[in-house]
Amino acid sequence: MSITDTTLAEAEILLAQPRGFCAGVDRAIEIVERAIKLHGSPIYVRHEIVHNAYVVEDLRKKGAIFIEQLEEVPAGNTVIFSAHGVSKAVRTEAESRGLRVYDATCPLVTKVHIEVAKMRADGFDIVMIGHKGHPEVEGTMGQAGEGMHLVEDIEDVQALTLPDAERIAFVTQTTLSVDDAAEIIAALKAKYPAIREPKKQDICYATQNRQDAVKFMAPQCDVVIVVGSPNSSNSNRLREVAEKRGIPSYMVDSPTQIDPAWIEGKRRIGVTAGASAPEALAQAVIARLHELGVRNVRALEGIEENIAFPLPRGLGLPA
Ligand code: 0CN
Ligand code: SF4
Repeated sequence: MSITDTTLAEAEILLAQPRGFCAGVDRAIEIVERAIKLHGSPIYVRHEIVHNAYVVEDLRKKGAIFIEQLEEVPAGNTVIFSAHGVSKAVRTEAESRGLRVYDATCPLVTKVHIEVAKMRADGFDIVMIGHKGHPEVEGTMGQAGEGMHLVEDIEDVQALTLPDAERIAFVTQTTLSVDDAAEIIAALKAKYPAIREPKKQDICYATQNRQDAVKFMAPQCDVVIVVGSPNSSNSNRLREVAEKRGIPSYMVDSPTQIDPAWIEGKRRIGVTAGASAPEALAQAVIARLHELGVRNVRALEGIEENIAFPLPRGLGLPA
């Protein structure tokens, strides 16, 4: 046995709590599975139902077809909107084409859509804090025809010009870095003291809890592995949280992506998973770390989540 093997045998895996699926992701996947059972395949899904390659591939095998544009859905078919939500224009297009729609938009994203609609009706211009090009941002920005302004960072806040500083409000993407968002919000408030803020922050409970769990775990680790797909905003933020604390951290879509060099000589290996990453993948990562010689696993203390969202009308009966 080499010196490295001895070290790895003494090393341990720390598991973040909570990690993995949130209530919105659970619900979105359930909607696709139930729609396939009810109507048969294929069922069209606009955009990846959640940003996870494993989930998408699994549903593809079960009969889902993933598309980006509604025009790819043949007439008379069923389409499901992804957990990230859609603009009003997409909703109208689906209606005007007579498609059967199931909406898997997370209720916590819908909550932001409703805020936007109300504040626009009250004549407020709205600043959205979010990542350009992300489907949730496109959906939320698309809740109003005009009066929406996207900012990604403090420089964007500085460059903002708004018609009436007394009638503005802000909303955010649900999966931002809590700390980065706080800095951007502070800059907005400094520039526009009268800006109206959401009653309860738009960053969702799952994003907040998973970031808090990494903040607790990372200082106890020599390296952190986040299970998540590259296009998953919330998963990327988890990796950054660990990295910002000076801990080398990597995001993997599958255990095969783990480079044994990452854990060489490390005593404590933190593992977490984004809100769209299945527990099966986290377990596969643990199994791979075992194969590489790490013997011990310790689940950390953390918040227990007991949130579940109801299914849309028509899909709520027992499958
Ligand atoms: O990874 P996700 O599908 O989405 P983002 O983190 O990229 O927004 O996780 C589910 C979150 C939602 C909505
Ligand atoms: Fe909903 Fe948050 Fe999960 Fe997104 S990460 S689906 S907003 S609970």
